[in-house]
Amino acid sequence: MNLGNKVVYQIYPKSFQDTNEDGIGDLKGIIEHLDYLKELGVDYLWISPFFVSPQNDNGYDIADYRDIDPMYGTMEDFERLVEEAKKRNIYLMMDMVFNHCSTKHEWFQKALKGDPYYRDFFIFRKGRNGLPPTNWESNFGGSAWNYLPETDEYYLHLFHETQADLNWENPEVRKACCDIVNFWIDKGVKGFRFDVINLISKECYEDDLKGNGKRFYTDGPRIHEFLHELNRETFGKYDDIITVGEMASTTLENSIRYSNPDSEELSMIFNFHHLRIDYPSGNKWEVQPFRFHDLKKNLFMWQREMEKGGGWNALFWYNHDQPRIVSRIGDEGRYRKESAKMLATTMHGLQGTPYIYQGEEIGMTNAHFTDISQYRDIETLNYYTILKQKGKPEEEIYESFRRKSRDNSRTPMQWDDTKNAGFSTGEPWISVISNYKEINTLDREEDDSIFQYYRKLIQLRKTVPVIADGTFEALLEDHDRILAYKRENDSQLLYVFCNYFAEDVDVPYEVPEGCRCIISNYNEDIKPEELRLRPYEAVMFLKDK
Ligand code: TEU
Ligand code: CA
Repeated sequence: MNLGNKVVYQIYPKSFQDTNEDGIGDLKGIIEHLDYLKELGVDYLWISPFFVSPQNDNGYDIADYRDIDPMYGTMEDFERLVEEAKKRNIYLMMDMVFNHCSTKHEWFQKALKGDPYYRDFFIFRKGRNGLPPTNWESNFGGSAWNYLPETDEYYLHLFHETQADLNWENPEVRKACCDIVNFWIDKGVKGFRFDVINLISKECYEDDLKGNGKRFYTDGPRIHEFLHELNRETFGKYDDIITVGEMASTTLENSIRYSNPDSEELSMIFNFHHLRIDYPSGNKWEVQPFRFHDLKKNLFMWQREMEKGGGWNALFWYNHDQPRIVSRIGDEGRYRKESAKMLATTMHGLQGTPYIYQGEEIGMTNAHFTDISQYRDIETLNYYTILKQKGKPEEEIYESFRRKSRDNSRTPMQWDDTKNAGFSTGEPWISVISNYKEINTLDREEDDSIFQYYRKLIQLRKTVPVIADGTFEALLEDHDRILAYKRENDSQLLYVFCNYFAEDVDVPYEVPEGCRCIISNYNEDIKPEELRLRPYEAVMFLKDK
């Protein structure tokens, strides 16, 4: 399957469209907007989990992998969604959270009652002199171990304490996960996103004397064996199913192996190195200015090395865990449209499969919440407690959250300028951003709208072969204002130039004779001679050889 001309749209179902006035998005709401998604031109919908869940982590804490949580609707709603999407040549990509499950899952409940079969589904360990088994930390702060006084033992949770890690060393766990994937394949699902899947192979459980334990469970010793087995027992049997692994803190070498077709593991991977652009220390809450050279270095290194190694990139600026990119490194104010389109041009010209997060296609911004009561994300709320205990001034905490809280991308989709941006006639589970009257989908028919620009970029990926299958070469790598690169195949040359700043800049590069502008975010036919880019200007030139 040609992964280079496919585009995936990510839906965070809780915030997409509510149809029964409970303030929570639902499956019927997604069905209502399938024509909108068809107009945009996407091929797959990656929908974040809508399985039965106590919602401690908005559905990434799953209590039944085979059933729809009533707050999202019914299995019939799901089946209708699959059917209606397929009528529009759109296919579903489900989110499989296999590193952990909810402590409300019957597996864990049975383990708590001492059932030996299900106890081996999880990682239970005795403590040491009143301390947890290791010094590992949870991604959401605090210890990665939760104490059970009734049995004087701990269980591992790399995320929230209500998300108990599954024991992938146990073949019964691996089989149970394969059965779940096959259940959804039988229901017509044509894509799978695997949540933090590179954390499932855990080796020795001992103190990490150099850090928080990540090195003991990231890209672990049996990870490729487990992924190959999952491939072989489920989606690998089909030639029309795409898969993507969310690879937290992974390496280039592993990423090539995860996504090289010869490995028979996954179709592609999300890596996050290009987003290490404003927290060099690794502490995401640290407020640092955008580092343009870090962006270029990481983005280009992964393009070059993945191409060299036969790997495949999932191309994205953000998802439901990241702040919105137009706020993070674009310009939310005067140049919001130009910078949103410029950032889209960068990503949609690269080698890989692009992902668009709901609202990105209309230039939605961060939430700009002003009080902790507005936040809903378990990670943010945990760190509020931790940072307060560390004595961090309230204003500094709020500044970190305004920039980095995961809730920035989880506010309701802004459909129109009516109450709650058309998302719900009930009370939304999380506040709608106050700029919804200016930023919504109503202008999508206008030729210079961000929506139309994304639609054109998607069309170009499907009609200009070099975007889907061309090689990658970085240009002007040392330039401190311009991100530029070239794509090439036997018959075409593509040149992409993006100005990441608000000042005019000359482009010290001459494209060959015969190049023509195929898209520009200033909506003009740009001549390549003596190119001078205006604030946040982006342009693509194409030459047919
Ligand atoms: O995210 C894992 C992950 O890497 C992020 O949570 C990241 O650690 C954090 O956002 C950095 O600030 C996946 C899901 O995408 C996320 O929504 C879940 O909360 C998490 O796993 C647990 O399932
Ligand atoms: Ca609802």
